[in-house]
Amino acid sequence: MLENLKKAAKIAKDVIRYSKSLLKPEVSLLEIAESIEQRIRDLGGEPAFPVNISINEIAAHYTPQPGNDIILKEGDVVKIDIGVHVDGYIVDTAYTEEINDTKYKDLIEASRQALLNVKKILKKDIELWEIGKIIEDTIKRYNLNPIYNLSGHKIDRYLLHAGINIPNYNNGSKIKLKEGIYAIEPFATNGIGYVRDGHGSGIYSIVNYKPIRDPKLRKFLDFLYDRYKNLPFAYRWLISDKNLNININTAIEILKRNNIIYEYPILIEKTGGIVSQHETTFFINSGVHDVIDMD
Ligand SMILES: [Co+2]
Repeated sequence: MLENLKKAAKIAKDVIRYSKSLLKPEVSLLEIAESIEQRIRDLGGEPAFPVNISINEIAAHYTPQPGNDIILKEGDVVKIDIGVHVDGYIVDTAYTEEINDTKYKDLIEASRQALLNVKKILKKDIELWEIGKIIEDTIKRYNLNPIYNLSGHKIDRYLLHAGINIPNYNNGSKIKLKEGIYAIEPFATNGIGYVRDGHGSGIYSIVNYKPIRDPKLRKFLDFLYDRYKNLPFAYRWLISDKNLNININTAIEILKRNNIIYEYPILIEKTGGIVSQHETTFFINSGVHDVIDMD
């Protein structure tokens, strides 16, 4: 198992470095997303989810739609959240950058420092509240808030959110971290510290893979499951696939309506606060390995 996780980590590290070279004013989000995803594939991995490029008060789950002409602007606070998998072994990692400005230096530093502080105390059998507390305390020291309704998560093979949530505040949970793979992702904001759901993101995942009668639709669903299992995929990826012999908009609508696939909403800070995020993936056995630091 560790071999494929290491491979995914190596790719993720390269892709993070590469992605930073793309973050300049006037560059389109679509170009950034497609370049990052292509690089992941070129290096022998697959995107574990569509690249999230979330700007300013958007905390997460934003990926550009086809034809989207949004560009980066000076002063934008940009979260790049990248997922790489190799044979289902997933690395989930994110960082924040401000485009040609330093106004939100502390905000960015707050989530980064929170993650570094977690790394210092992380160990097998640590209780969840302890992780949440150090994140919350670190961010509050900057007079900022963590985002209370976002969390890190356990990762299993082909499963990005495997049941256990890792809080960004002291939620009192005595659940202990067992051996496994965990993404920890502190979010900091100068807003109230909660996100609300915005409109649909064009990011989907299969939540209930069940047989359907319509043969064309069943073929489409089987194709999706074969390719992505329960991992998130982008509308953008589907409409660029010339081999799909189906009206994708209609098919997606029907699958959504039947609760077979789920569309993630864009997550926006409730009071319009600016948001920063840092994330890495830890492999915990008798020791703790930050896979992004691991070769
Ligand atoms: Co994550």
